[in-house]
Amino acid sequence: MRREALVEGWVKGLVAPEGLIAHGRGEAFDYLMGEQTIPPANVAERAAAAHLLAAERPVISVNGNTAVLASSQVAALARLVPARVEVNLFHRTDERVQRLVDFMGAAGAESVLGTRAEARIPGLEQPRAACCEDGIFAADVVLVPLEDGDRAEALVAMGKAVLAIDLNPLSRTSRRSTVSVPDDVERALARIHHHIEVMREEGHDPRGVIEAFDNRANLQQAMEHIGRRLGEGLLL
Ligand code: PTJ
Repeated sequence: MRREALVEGWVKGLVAPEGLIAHGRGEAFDYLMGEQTIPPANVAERAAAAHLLAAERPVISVNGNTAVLASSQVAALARLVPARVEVNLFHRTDERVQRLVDFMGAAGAESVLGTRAEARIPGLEQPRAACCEDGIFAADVVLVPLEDGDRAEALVAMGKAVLAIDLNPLSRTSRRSTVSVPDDVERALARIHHHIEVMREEGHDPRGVIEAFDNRANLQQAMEHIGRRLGEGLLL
């Protein structure tokens, strides 16, 4: 169903052709993890929730794959935090940005940014540098599902906390981001949502969770989890 949704999204001009290839890469890691949220992913999801709770100007970046796979989860998380939603594309065309802004609006996201991308992310070539002044450019915390490595690095270099969702724990995005969630985008957004609700209810200080999180060590745990599953014939 998810593959069909992506292909249909491509037919409708929402998903980039490269997005179909990216999905296959993600699926391969998802199989290795047992198509479930593994413990290190949950730790990262809690750390991402803490960053969003502590943020002053949080933004959720949305691309074609994220919109088609998880539009309602993005809209719900944006309302809960609250955070701005910006359609920000790696393979950017104005037509696709407009379609995705409309698509996210129909899914319940409010005041979606993306069409007027007047600011630039330093260190990147156009059109990959384009972003919104009120959105990603001014954000202190950016949640970037399925991001490219160069852009994740450029956002970190701007001093932002970059929260990546990427099923591949080995990708440059995962290794360079502040918090990397090695989980499927739909599950990850729902779990981050859940952690925010719990931390708010329990009056948890997000700063302690942020300081206790070690991204490298956590990715190492994710790789070890995959290694154990392989070693035990994927029976875990
Ligand atoms: O819509 P656009 O133009 O912004 O383009 C979006 C893609 C995804 C094509 C673009 O950002 C891209 O090329 O990304 P990469 O560099 O291929 O990285 C995508 C990463 O997301 C890969 O490491 C995949 O393993 C991972 N991934 C794929 N599907 C999922 C995923 N991670 C989480 N959940 C998924 N469902």
